[in-house]
Amino acid sequence: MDQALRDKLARDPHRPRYHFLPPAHWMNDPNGPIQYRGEYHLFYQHNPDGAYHANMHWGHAVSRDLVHWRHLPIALAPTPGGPDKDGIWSGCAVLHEGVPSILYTGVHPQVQCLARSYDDMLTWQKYPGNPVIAAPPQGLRVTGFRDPFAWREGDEWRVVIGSGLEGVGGAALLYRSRDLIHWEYLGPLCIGKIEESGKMWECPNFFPLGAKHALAVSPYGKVIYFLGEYDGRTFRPETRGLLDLGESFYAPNCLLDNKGRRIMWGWLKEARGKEAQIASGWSGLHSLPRELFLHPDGALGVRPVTELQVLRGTHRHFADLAIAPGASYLLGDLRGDMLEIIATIAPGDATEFGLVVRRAPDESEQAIIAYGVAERRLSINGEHSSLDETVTCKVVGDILGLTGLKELTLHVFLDRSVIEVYANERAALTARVYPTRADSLGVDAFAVGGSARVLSCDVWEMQGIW
Ligand code: DQQ
Repeated sequence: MDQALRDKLARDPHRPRYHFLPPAHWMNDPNGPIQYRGEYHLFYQHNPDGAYHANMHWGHAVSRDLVHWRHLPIALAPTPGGPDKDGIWSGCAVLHEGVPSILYTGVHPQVQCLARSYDDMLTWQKYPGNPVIAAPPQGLRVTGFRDPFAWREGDEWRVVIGSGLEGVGGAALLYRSRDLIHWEYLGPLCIGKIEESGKMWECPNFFPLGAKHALAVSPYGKVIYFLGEYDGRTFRPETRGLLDLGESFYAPNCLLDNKGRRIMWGWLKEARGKEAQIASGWSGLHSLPRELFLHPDGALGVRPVTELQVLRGTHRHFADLAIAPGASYLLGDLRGDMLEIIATIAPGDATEFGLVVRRAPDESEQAIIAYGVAERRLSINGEHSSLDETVTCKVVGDILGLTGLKELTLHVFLDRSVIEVYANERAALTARVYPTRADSLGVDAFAVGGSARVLSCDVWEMQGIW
């Protein structure tokens, strides 16, 4: 990377400092997260030529603690004339007989390919007989055929491939293999209905979670998870929800680590215009690593991994603050664009309450993290988050679905253009904001329609990871 680009990236006030992103240029889906020899490896969809989606490669990074990452050489690049000549699309990484192995989608057409590493993942050799799955199952009219996700079951490998049946709905197609080379189609693991979950399921993830199985799919919209029962051939969903209530988080991928945690990252899309992305020299990042678990009542749980606490710096604590409607400066002079905030708020008789972040002193810019009591809806109102007219400024959010809520704990991470919120360890909500003013840093609590109460609020300044 040349010095001019390096300087530009270092100066960019929107570029996050403690979320994972590539050294420069474009990134989308997380690919093939895997723990290997005690370290976490992350791969990602990457265009090394610029901040736009084209010419997909797999970027690669490694971490000891899930927090600090070291960039490694690009793992996979398209081979001219090969089945991946038009791009190395998403996939997974597994260890087969001790050999790190990647399954990915080559385009065009969409086919599944294998690459292996014999030097501890520094370089990758494509299987000369690629593709290992050359076409969708015969007789199926599919809307796509990509993004293999593999796991070990007994003495064989299973893989689901993201797909959809024309006129029916998104689908995850199930295969098995003993060697990652020869694959047998077993049938659809699960088929959705177009009107409920879209016509194409990108990036399926399928894994046991507590006593259930979970299937996560990316249907060109908010990422859906299903919890249900798996009989070894088919998955029967019983409940469903959203992995993130916002519109930034997409195409997640996950691993099971040696502490038994199911850890997931998603791609956080930009809300800036395409020209702004290209001009800035970077686009896209990953969410914080999120641990998924089941609550005792069977609901999906989501929380940031505890390792992130190493980034905590200066701490402030507030307790027992009444939030009267219209009051401001409840958290004093609290300011920042790299903060972790854990605020537990009792709704009282407020109809809506929450936190204001990235507020300019004259309120010309601000983003509002709000919970609407009657609608049970968690949202981030970014309509006034930027004076830059090329930025998409809107309200994002969805039903949180908590009944009889007595306290809401908002666990918020501000990292420059990212607002990432975890609510009662039951939902996540992410938004992108691009304030133009250097003083759009204020933080406050608010209530509407009645008074709420901040029971406690802990705030830390966060350090960067590079
Ligand atoms: N991104 C990849 C595809 C996947 C999509 C291409 C999801 O493999 O379906 O960059 O964002």
